[in-house]
Amino acid sequence: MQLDEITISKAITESFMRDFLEAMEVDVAIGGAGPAGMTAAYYLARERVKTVIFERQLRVGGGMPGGGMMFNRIVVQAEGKKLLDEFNVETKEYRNGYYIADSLEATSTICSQTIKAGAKIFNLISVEDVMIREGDRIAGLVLNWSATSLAGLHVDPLAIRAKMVIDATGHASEICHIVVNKLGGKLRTKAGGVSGEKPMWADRGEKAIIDNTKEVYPGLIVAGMAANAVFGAPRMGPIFGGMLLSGKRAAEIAIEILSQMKVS
Ligand code: 48F
Repeated sequence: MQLDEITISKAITESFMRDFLEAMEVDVAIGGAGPAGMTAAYYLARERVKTVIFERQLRVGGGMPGGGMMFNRIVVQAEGKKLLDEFNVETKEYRNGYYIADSLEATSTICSQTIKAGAKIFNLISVEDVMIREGDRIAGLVLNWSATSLAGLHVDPLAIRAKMVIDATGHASEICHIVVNKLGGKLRTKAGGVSGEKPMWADRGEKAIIDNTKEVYPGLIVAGMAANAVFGAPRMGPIFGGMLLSGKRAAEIAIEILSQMKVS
């Protein structure tokens, strides 16, 4: 067979565009392909919920591949280990109740399982705004190539429609910030805004994150480190069980809300 560059180019373009067009009307759109966003997408896709993630960076994984201070290992507790077992990521017990995993294996395996479960991940695309409808309900995401903002180019974005959005953008909680700035601070937090994360306290942070994973605005669920940042809970450093469990919880909440939407 003689290789033809144009056939290769058409294969990439047609295949990408087919998926991108499919992604324009979804059940759940997620900002951020860190551990929380990918875990949420995995559990949604497994239940046949049409799910897409948009990730700003070239690579997926957010803070996971970097481990702790670039030592590429992560720690999980027993509850988190159960999820790593489910993804088929190897863990070794370090001391009673502390399990260690290779952060690159964890990132690549979770990503692979998420895509194989049926979720789509688009990298190099940033969420730069939200779309709203009646009652200021979040109705989709406004997207642009990450390269446009890096280059400072003035290029208008495109939009996708989603029944639910998950903010899994990590410490920055970018989608929640957009909602506060543009819609006037009506998140379901004490003061209505993004409270801001507290200094490191692994035990407290890991316990708080599940409760903080919730619908924080009509149509918008917050997950992962963004949940603790929005509700003013501590950061927890390179222990990742909470991120995985928060992703799973966000998927459960989204499924519950989607089923209520079907009934009404
Ligand atoms: O930061 P990130 O890994 O968030 P997470 O899933 O996990 C947090 C941990 O990594 C760590 C921690 C552990 O205890 O505290 O920090 O909550 O992943 C967030 C992803 O979102 C992307 C960002 O590039 C990263 O990969 N992201 C951020 N803003 C945007 C975005 C945006 N506006 N559009 C698209 N992607």
